[in-house]
Amino acid sequence: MKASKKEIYGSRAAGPANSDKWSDSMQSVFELALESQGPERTAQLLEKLATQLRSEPRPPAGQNTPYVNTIPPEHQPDYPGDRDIERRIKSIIRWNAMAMVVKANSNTNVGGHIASFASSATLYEVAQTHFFRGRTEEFPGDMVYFQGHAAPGMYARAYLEGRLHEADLQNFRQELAPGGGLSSYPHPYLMPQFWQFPTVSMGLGPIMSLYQARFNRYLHARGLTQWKSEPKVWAFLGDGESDEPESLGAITLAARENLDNIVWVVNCNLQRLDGPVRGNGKIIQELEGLFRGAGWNVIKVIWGTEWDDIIKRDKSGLLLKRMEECVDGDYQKYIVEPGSYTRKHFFGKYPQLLELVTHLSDEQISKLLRGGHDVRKMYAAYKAATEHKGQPTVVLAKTVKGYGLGEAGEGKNISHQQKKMNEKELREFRKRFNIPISDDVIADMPFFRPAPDSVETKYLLEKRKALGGFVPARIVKPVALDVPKLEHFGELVRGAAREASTTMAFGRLLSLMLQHKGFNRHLVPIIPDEARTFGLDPLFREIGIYSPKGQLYDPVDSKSLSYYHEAKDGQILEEGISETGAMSSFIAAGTSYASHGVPMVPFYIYYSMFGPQRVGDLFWLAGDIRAKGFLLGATSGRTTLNGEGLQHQDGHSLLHASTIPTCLPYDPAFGFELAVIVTDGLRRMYVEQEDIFYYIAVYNENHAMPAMPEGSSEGILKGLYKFKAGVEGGKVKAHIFGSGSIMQSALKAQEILAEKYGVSADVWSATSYKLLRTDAIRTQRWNMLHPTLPAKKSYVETLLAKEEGAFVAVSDNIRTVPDQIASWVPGGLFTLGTDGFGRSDTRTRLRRFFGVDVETTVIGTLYALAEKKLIDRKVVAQAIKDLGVDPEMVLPQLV
Ligand SMILES: Cc1ncc(C[n+]2csc(CCOP(=O)(O)OP(=O)(O)O)c2C)c(N)n1
Ligand SMILES: [Mg+2]
Repeated sequence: MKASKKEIYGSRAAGPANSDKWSDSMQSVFELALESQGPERTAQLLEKLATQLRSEPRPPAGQNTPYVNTIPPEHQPDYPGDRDIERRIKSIIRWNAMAMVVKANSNTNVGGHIASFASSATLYEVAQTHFFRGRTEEFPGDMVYFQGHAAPGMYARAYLEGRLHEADLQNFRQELAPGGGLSSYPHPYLMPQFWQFPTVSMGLGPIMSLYQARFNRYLHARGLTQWKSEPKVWAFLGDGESDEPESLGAITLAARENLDNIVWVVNCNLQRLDGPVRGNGKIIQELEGLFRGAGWNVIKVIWGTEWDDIIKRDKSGLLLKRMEECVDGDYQKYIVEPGSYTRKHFFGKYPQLLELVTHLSDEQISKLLRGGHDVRKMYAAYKAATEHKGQPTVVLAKTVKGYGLGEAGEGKNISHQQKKMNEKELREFRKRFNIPISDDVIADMPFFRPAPDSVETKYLLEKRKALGGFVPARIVKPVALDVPKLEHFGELVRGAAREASTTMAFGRLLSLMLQHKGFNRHLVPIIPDEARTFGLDPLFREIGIYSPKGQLYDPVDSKSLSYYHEAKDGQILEEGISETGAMSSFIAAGTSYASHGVPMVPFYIYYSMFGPQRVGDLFWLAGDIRAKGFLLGATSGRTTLNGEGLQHQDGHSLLHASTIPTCLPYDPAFGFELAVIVTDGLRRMYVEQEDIFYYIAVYNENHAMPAMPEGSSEGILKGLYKFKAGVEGGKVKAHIFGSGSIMQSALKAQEILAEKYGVSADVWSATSYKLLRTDAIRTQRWNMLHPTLPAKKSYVETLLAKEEGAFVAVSDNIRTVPDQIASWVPGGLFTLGTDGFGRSDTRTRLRRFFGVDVETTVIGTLYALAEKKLIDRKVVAQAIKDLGVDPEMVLPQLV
């Protein structure tokens, strides 16, 4: 018979008076269960009870465990290293990392950070000595995302490893000094043999690491990589960094896909730039709750070894209570105040607690370590993390910001910004870490490197050798792919009988690439829940959507031709509604040539409005990390995507994309242009090994898809070519540059100008204003610096040198896009564009509203001619009347 609740719980009225008895008996049942059933089973039992409790009116609070180390001392493994040597190595690294920053700032203002690495030195050193596995022939290497502001520590270690030299350290943050210098933060673009992953824009490292771990699984599931053991992805992040939505926004992905190939280490030094991260709370507990709720394995490392005994001796439970009731603001204070303060305010709050520390002097109390500074605790955490199965792991390590800086900034609110130290502070630092540097030279802050045959150097090198090699290291062995040539896309080159959009042309292009044997395996189509919008849903069935679980259900549309097909070896990355995630996948795939030695070709297609505008920082990072691949900004154009209105209509992504140094932005008007651009991109990136990527605007308006004009490929690639010459024998000459779907306005305007106004207008296809501009500014700079030599001419100047008349540009983008080349167009460029917020309406009305329709293009061309006195102004006025354009039409509101 089932016992009633009352029988089980007794009367609730029993209340607090009985609570100790209750607590004691529950404790003994718990201990009994632990002893007889073991921790796993006991946890299951407790979870079951907690589930029952949740149905009660007041459920248990949160997902937290007590504010102590997750791994109890009795489960702690022996430390496998020589702690003395390791401490000496770490101290020297600390010194060099600090000296590098202080030295650079003694005669420049280049900045740098000391406090971040000072707090995380142990987190890195334990991993460097015992965990990070380097790249070998059979193993791609663990992939480590180092916290950006801790970069000096990584350089300081590489110096001891003999990978960097004194001159490098000397030029920290002075990359343009003769001989070069070290980049401020992890930038593969600037140090391509050293750094793998850029991290310094807070939040991007964490989210990319998740998608990297997932991409590793994807690659393996598709049989594209064979490794002996799986690489681990390690991400080191700051506790303040966890404020960024990108940091925590995708953590459920890792749990959902059982990514036990990832370890996150959050350096909980309790401070960010300005002050405490959670002065009134506890960041470690907050993060624990979040990560546990998301399904992660959480390992807290809060207290160092000296605390073990103190905690053990507390039978009252008051110590734990005290630890839990203190907020991070208090914990920060215990660092800056003397030990007497901690004795009085922390232990002294409950007089019984004072007894626990009577054997310790104030000095000793002040030196009680936090877990993140204790190699034994960190080793235990990393060991458990790397051995844990079925879940991702996060290690929450409590540390002290600016550890060891003393008066110069240990635990202080200013410590993040600290980059200078006076001689007294330097001496203190030297003493604390026992650095063999003499008084007479200390003011010069010399770097210190133990001799190659010293115990320290040998130990450090042996450890790294045993782990496979140095980390970080970016090693690229070029592998050329057998990429399709233009002939492969014959149907696009020949043109189509039926009208189509460039998005449809892209769909065909992708299908044709998927038929190209050998190469096709390297394609990675990425879509954030928009495949149907772009007509790409037939791919679901053809190549499958990647899912580590396969498909555990019979999809509702299983009988249809393009059913929603998930598969363990699926090729599509269907990211759901996360452009940040999709960009992270793009980056993981686009850098696979470096991180795995397996070149992959991502095609990420999405609503263009949610590209650089939404996740521009990741676009920027794609350049830094040397990603390759194609970004397809679909439903592009302020008026081409007509009904969706203000938040969807994109007329400026091409400008955003133009700001990224390694990005080639293209705005093709026809399928054959797309084919030429993609084919050349494949060649440049995957045969010639250029570290570049492409942004291509594609539109959803159907129109004629003509055949490729003879000899146009050079112009398509360089950014401008004459697509259709104007009629012979016109009275005056004009030139219209069209792009994307708005090329149609240009072509129709050409007809009207010839028929009604006697203007012979050549129509040019402007495929990339940025590329034209880059070529022009490069030429201009050369001319400026070689003033006495014959001037060179840019491509656009050469191309247009012999052309006469007026030049007009029209596109579905803001005017600044074509204006990029205005200075190099003979006689200037008159630009029509779609500046201003979008509206929902028909294309016809929108194009009139912004002034990029056929009629306005005709008027614009006539006006440009009149401005040059090539026609009478009355002709323009007449055209305005003839074409029914309201002369009082106002520019969409701009400020
Ligand atoms: C996206 C972004 N916003 C702001 C900054 C400026 N910034 C650099 S470090 C820092 C504080 C970092 O604190 P935390 O993550 O706790 O790292 P710690 O140095 O304490 O280890 C801030 C705000 C940045 N680098 N990136
Ligand atoms: Mg911090």
